[in-house]
Amino acid sequence: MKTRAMNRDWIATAATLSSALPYLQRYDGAIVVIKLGGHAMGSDDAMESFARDVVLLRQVGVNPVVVHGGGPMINAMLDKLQIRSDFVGGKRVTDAATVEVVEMVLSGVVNKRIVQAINGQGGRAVGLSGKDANLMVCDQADAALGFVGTPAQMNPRLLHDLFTNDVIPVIAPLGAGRNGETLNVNGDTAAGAIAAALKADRLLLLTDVSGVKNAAGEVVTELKAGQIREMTRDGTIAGGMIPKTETALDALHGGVRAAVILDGRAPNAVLLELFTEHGAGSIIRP
Ligand code: X2W
Repeated sequence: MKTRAMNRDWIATAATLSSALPYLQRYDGAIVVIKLGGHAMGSDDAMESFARDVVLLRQVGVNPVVVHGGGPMINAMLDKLQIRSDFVGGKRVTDAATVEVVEMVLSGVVNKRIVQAINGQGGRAVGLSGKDANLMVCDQADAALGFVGTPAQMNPRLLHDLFTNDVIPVIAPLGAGRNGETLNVNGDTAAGAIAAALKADRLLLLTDVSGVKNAAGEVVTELKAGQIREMTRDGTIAGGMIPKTETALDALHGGVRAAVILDGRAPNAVLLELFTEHGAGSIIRP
């Protein structure tokens, strides 16, 4: 005979679901762009957990878009091929041989790993890059960087069509050049441009740090764009955080409602941010 002994975990699960209701209502139909950086992509278990969160978002009526990086994976392949690679101002100097490797690794390996992980959790993910349907047409960023692009003209219609059809777009940060060339775009830059083109409700930048820290080294949970500018001027925000906060400010300027910098390695980081009072990381508003 089956009995119904009340388990504390089940009671907690039901309470958690119930407390999420106002957040589920708030984000119904919202567009949430999630940047998954190469450093935030961990083990298969971590990827499975990320994919599960993305599928849950879609299930509750959010339109998630995943834009990924893969810098460490590109480095590993360039090493194997004994192609040397340098970064200038956070961007990879990309010659003709390098851009081929970048596209193979990002569109071929990293993109498909994420697509498969999402589909493994019951989602319907489709892998794209900025070249598909001319989603992200780019200008060359700087002749000295070679085949590196700056997003110049965004065509997000395809993404809206995919939302309508319950499909989760997973986008590799490569751009279509004006003359048929392939351009390598920094993953954060691509995510910001895509979020702005969609006027997204949220841009979540999943990284390997817990958020924007103040001078005392504590994560600040809520910031205004003006405070970010101030903290950058006085050197509190420095190094690898600068491209993240710049992306956030550009996205806000482009019409994104808020950007969040958070640690993608934390369990259920995306759900914690969107569906709890507590949130995660640092939220930046205009
Ligand atoms: C990056 C694209 C990948 C990326 C690169 O070649 O590494 C440029 O630097 P993460 O993992 O997000 O750093 N492109 C122009 O941004 O990956």
